[in-house]
Amino acid sequence: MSRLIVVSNRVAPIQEGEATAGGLAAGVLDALKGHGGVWFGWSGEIADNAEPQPAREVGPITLFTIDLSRTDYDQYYRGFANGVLWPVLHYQIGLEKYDRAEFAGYKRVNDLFARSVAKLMRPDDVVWAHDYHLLFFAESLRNLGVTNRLGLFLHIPFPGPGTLRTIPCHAELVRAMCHYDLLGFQTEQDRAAFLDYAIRWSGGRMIGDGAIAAFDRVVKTGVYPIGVHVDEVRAQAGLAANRRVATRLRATLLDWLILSVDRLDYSKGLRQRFMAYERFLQDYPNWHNNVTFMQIAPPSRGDIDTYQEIRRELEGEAGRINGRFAEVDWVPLRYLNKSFPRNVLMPLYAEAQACLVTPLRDGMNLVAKEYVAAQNPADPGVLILSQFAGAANELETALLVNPYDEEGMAAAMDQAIAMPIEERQERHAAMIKVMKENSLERWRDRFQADLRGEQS
Ligand code: ADQ
Repeated sequence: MSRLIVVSNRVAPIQEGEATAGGLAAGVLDALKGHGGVWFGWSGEIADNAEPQPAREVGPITLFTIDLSRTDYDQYYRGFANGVLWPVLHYQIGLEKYDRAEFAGYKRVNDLFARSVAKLMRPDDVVWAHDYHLLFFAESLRNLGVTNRLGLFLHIPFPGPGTLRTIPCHAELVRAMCHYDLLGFQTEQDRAAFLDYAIRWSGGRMIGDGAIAAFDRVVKTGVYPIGVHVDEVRAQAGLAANRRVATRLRATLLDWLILSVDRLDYSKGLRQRFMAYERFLQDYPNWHNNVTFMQIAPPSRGDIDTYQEIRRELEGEAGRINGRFAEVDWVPLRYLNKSFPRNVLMPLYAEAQACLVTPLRDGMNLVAKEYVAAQNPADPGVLILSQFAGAANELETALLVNPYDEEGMAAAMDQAIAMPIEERQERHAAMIKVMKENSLERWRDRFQADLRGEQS
């Protein structure tokens, strides 16, 4: 089989073949573990002379990283990627901060990545790029004369043309994306939004089997919902050696635990969720003294203003809600601004009777799937899930809510805690069935088969 080269913004720290984080890192690692290959990306370091680092071998995987200069980091990463693409692709156009110099910096770093990767490439390698940081990467490689098969998987949503067109360089973005051979999306809605733009605004033409002809190229599009290793998550959740923290937590709880786990990001709907919990405490006083809501949210992208603001806001709200409802022996809301390793997190999921996953928009949301996978099927907890998370397309038997509807979310919390065991079992079994079908292995294999032009 031809060699796989994975390219992503960051190369996650991995030890002995295990990623320390979930999500993109787990998926990438899974794709590389089987037959080996190369993983290229930013080292996470900022340096004056942005030199490629020496290659590092971890099992069958060769890691190549590159440092970024301060200007590249500011313009590419903080600027265009996280100040324009992240908010707009999550439909938060009010937070978009467009700057032409930053857009130029974004393209410059895509060129830098392309020049570095082109040096490593062999004629029959296939390249799998990840996410919104690399929309121009294929065009940069094509400009260097690379004709290898190139694919991009977009982990976050793709909005409809009305929203995308708020980005002044929208036409260039879509043209650049068409230099890939394969574009993968999390949901049909994301793919349809891309095709809608490509047909109505770029003069593209559908030619069957999800492929489109545009800009003198043929691009295949596909839907590949990312998943989790269901059995592995359940095993991690139940392992006695992993359960120390979960056991200590349970000893401090009065009865019901509602859990949320997110990166601290405005797309995750944390402020709206805190408001909904306050509404729940107000409207359903019968649960007072019995229920605890625990929000785990470690800071992310902490050097970007919008992220500092949301952090300050949530700290204030947590204090206010507790000030309003707490008793000497009951703290209704626990807000933990820290991260936990996966082997601690999975047992915490298993400990919670309900999980609130209410992003305003999310490409998929793996916390939702991990929570369901971690449950004991004989006595499972209830997932309360935003209808705007990609995962809602598969997890139809979760309690689906609108994250802008505080009363609706409060009612769902009440319903979740009171739900009879038979109903919980039924809903959980249906979700496990879908998740086993759409596992992480299937995501990895289907994307790669399409990228290599094989039958999947
Ligand atoms: P993220 O926005 O990072 O990912 P998500 O899928 O929810 O969102 O989480 C990724 C991973 O991070 C999960 O495995 C989770 O366990 C871990 N994680 C999250 N919060 C954590 C915490 N507080 N402590 C420890 N671990 C935590 C992007 C897209 C998503 C998409 C993924 C994968 O935004 O929509 O599901 O990529 O494609």
